[in-house]
Formats: sequence, structure tokens, C-alpha cells
Amino acid sequence: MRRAVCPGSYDPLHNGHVEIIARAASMYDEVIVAVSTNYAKKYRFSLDVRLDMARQTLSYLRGITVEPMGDGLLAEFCRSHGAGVIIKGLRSTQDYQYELPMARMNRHLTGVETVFLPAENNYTHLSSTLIKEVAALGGDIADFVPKAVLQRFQQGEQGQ
Ligand code: COD
Repeated sequence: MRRAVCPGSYDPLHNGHVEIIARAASMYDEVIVAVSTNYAKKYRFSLDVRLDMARQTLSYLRGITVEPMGDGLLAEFCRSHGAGVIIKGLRSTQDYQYELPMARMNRHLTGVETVFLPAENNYTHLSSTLIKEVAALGGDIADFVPKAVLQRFQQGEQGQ
């Protein structure tokens, strides 16, 4: 059984994330979408809402589960869930420079490998931060997020 983890804050999940997760699902038997629960970080959406948006959006894909990452190391999460691979999407060389030391550290910690997938051209300008800013300033984010996420913005859903 080849199992991979797609980790992230997903605050919120956007179409760039979905595209990477769908590609991961086509490469591995099982993919765990691990939603970070870093209590030091202030999120726009609560953990329950981030989990719910991801589960609703990704239910069409085979072999996907969505779980909270917990408060510990990502490398330990992978080990305890029997996953040998972390999948990350790369938008730019800045992403690569940011991700490379983490990939090396995670491999050092438990031997877990990181596989980088190049982001689709259509999605390289997408980040959760920019989408939240556009939405907060009254812009239209319908092109950037799945329906379940758009609905939460329209409902004015608050974070924790
Ligand atoms: N197109 C394609 N992929 C994208 C795009 C896009 N437009 N935007 C983002 N991505 C990918 C990136 O690979 C990113 O890593 C992933 O989606 C998730 O994105 P975010 O923004 O939701 O997630 P981050 O960057 O906030 O998540 C960071 C982690 C939770 C993965 C990180 O903090 C972590 O590993 N935490 C665990 C604690 C730990 O183990 N620390 C030690 C690390 S060595």
C-alpha cells in the first residue's frame, strides 16, 4: 500500500491545493490530507471548518482522507500513519527554497521523503493569504476556490 500525505494549513483550501491533491491521488493508493492545527497560529477558519471544507470538496476523489495533523511534527504524523511520502506543490523558486530545508529535515527525522509537484500555470498566483485579502476587500474569489469554500466566505464564517 503506497500512502502519501498532503500537509497544509488549508486556510482556506483553494483550487491550486485541489489540483495537487488530485494529482497525488492518481499517484498513490491512499492520500491523507493533513490539516495543520498549530495553536500558536491565528487562522481565518476554525479547524473544524477547514476539515469540513476539505472533506466536502475532495469527496469525489478515490483514496483520500482528511485528518487534523495534531500538534506535533509532520514527520511523526507520517510515521504514525504509515506514510512514506510527503507531497508538496511548488509555485516558484521561492517555494522551492522555503521547502527544501524542511524536506531535508523531515527526511533526517524519520526518513520520510518529499515529492515536489510543479503547480499548474493557471494556479501559480494562488495562495490562501492573497485569496483572503481579495475577499476581505470585496473582490470576487469564485475563480480561485471550491464551492464549499466560497459558501463559507459568503456566510461570513469566522475563525477560532
Ligand atoms: N499551487 C500548488 N500548490 C500549492 C499552491 C498553489 N497555488 N499553494 C500552496 N500549495 C501547496 C504547497 O506545497 C504548500 O506546502 C501546500 O500546498 C499547503 O499550503 P498552505 O499554505 O495551506 O500550507 P502551509 O504552508 O501553511 O503549511 C505548512 C505546513 C503545515 C505543511 C508546515 O507548517 C508543517 O510542516 N508543519 C508541521 C510542523 C513541523 O513538522 N515542523 C517542522 C518542519 S521541518
